[in-house]
Amino acid sequence: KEIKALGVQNAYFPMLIPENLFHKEKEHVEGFNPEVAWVTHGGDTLLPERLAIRPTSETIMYDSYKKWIRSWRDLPLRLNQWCNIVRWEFKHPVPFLRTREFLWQEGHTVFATKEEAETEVFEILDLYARVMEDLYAIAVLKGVKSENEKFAGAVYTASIETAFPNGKAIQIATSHLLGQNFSKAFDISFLNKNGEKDYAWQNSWGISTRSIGIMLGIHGDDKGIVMPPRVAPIQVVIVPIIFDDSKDRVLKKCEDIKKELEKHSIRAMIDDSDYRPGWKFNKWEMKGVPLRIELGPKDLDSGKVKASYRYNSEKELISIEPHHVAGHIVKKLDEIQKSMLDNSRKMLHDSIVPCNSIDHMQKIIEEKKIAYIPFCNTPSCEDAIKDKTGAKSLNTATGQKEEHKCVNCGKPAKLFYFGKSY
Ligand code: 86X
Repeated sequence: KEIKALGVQNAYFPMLIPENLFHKEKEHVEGFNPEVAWVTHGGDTLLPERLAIRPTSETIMYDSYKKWIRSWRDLPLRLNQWCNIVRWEFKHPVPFLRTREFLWQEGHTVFATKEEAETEVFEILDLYARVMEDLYAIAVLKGVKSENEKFAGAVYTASIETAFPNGKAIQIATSHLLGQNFSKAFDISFLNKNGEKDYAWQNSWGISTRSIGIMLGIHGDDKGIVMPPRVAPIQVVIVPIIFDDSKDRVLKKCEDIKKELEKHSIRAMIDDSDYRPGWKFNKWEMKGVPLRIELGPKDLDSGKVKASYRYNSEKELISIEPHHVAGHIVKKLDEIQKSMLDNSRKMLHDSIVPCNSIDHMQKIIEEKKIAYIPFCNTPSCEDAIKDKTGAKSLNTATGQKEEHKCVNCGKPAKLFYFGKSY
């Protein structure tokens, strides 16, 4: 919704990309070569040209962009595609976090000026941060990546990152200022208002199903998934406690409560399957349903129902009138959403330790924390720091002055987050 509100249109490009398109911008593709999966045959027939299964869609999209863009009137061009991606990873696969096939959206935009492009880079980054914080209840570090860690095809790469309870850092999403790197390689040029030829300014940005894995890893516990209410497919499960002689009355009350919840746009279900209540409790806990209501004949008599909260295992009795139950739950789901984000903020904040020397940093990284260090952003320094500590940079918050001294070389530096990562 927010991407569309920025004026970006959805589009779809082919999944199979002819090899020749990969040779137009060799620099960035080079390092990725081992990750490309190729289609070589149709049945038993060798193809005249190999087709890559898209590892990202710059090449196929920009091949069209160069034909579509002629004049300043054709700009900006802002497209987004939701698709699957294949990358032949060699590190061990981790469900959601590193898989050979994943789903993402990739935005690819073209502007007449650098300023417009640069504004968009950070608008998109803010949207990604909001997806994580407002929907998944996960705190993030927002910033710009180091020279070493940026996308090779970009002028710079902005990112959001976070850390797991085990101290491992992970990149969630990126937003790149591509500058004129691709427009020069793919000849995406236009006649400006003065009738002169200019190369266009481009961005690309993406967030993937990895974000789901991060939500599972950060909020989950030994009992299974813990869903933040705003992304939970089922927000409330009602478990009736069924005996033959009170079944109808109990189910009727459950229905009344469910209807009232739905009036408040709450996604509720009644689990009236034939399993025992205890089995159902475990099942829905494993699946991470934020809130459970149990309702049996005794509750009809006492006028109270028991509500259980998945994220902190707390329970409470609430008055049984459906409108009261619904009103209470609306507030409660909101509270859960906020508390889960607060917990994530606290965890992330507690895991970050400012360091002013390599020795201190070494110790902090060994303790599975994120080090916040002055770093000069030269590739050789990052290599040296990585050698000594095993950690790489995550990103650096924008708006800093170079008012520190690099922990490795002593030259002017900004503060960067460093950590061991997935
Ligand atoms: C970099 C850059 C960019 C659009 C994003 O980060 C967001 C959405 N694309 C992706 N990248 C590659 O360009 C790449 C290329 C090849 Cl050929 C490959 F095999 C793997 C890649 N991985 C990442």
